[in-house]
Amino acid sequence: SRKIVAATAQLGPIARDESRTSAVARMIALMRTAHDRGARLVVFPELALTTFFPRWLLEGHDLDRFYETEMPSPETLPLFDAAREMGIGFYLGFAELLLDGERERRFNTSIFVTPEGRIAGKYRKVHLPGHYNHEDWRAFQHLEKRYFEHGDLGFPVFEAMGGTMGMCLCNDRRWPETFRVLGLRGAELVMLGYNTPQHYPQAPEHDHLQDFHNHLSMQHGAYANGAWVIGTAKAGLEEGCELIGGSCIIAPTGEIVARTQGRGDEVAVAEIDLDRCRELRENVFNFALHREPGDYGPICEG
Ligand code: CDT
Repeated sequence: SRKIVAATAQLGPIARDESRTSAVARMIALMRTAHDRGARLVVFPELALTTFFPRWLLEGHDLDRFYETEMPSPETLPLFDAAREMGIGFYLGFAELLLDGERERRFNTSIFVTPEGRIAGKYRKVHLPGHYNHEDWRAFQHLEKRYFEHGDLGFPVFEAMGGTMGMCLCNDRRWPETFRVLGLRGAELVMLGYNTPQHYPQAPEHDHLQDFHNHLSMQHGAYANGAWVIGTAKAGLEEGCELIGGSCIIAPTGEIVARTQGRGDEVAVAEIDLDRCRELRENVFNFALHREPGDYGPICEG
């Protein structure tokens, strides 16, 4: 069997002026807790190094300071060093700013770093929620469409730690297509981070359903593709905006096998056996035997 003790490493709120150094120190502390509980793989949230800055209309330095121009950077290197020292592989979400010739490019990005310290996988968020312009009526903005380009890498999988791994970010988890593309590529573990406000401005009557929809999406993604899923929140009251928690590890059966209890910095750990993906992939979701792509045409029409 291919067993890995894995952890979801939930972060509580990160203040607007909190330094990378502080956020990284919190992440290293979570990693040590996970390590003490036997973990070899840790999943951090989306945009884990900073506050969720798309909630404000920003420009110039006020915006740029939330992006990473190198990875690792002097501030994030201690996380890489600590992980290598502990023999832990980790998923990290961050805002990426790169110069392509004269052109600036900005992505909502995640990477997977192996226990040896190698960046084995990179993903740039495909489903960017929210809006482009400041909207006065909102209690807070969600300007991901303004601050990030559509990810240009698709949904790649990569080999690491003895398994086939895939990644996505937050809103991607609500789309079955995300998990299905990763599933078709053989993903056995899908890692994702999220920042999800409790309040959904367009339909506040759904506020009480945010935790339900979070787990519904991830549990379905796991089950319908016979993959493990680890979803990690940035949670709690961050700069006046309440973010859901519910970080969890989900088996290929769709069952939650470990989850955080609160909305602060917290780790939940479980042993994941990648060979269990076969329970689904060789039976009800044996794609080669039962899938009927000839009838799925509209899914791929624009
Ligand atoms: N970060 C992110 O993608 N959050 C969205 C919030 C709801 S859409 C405005 C999510 O899907 O959880």
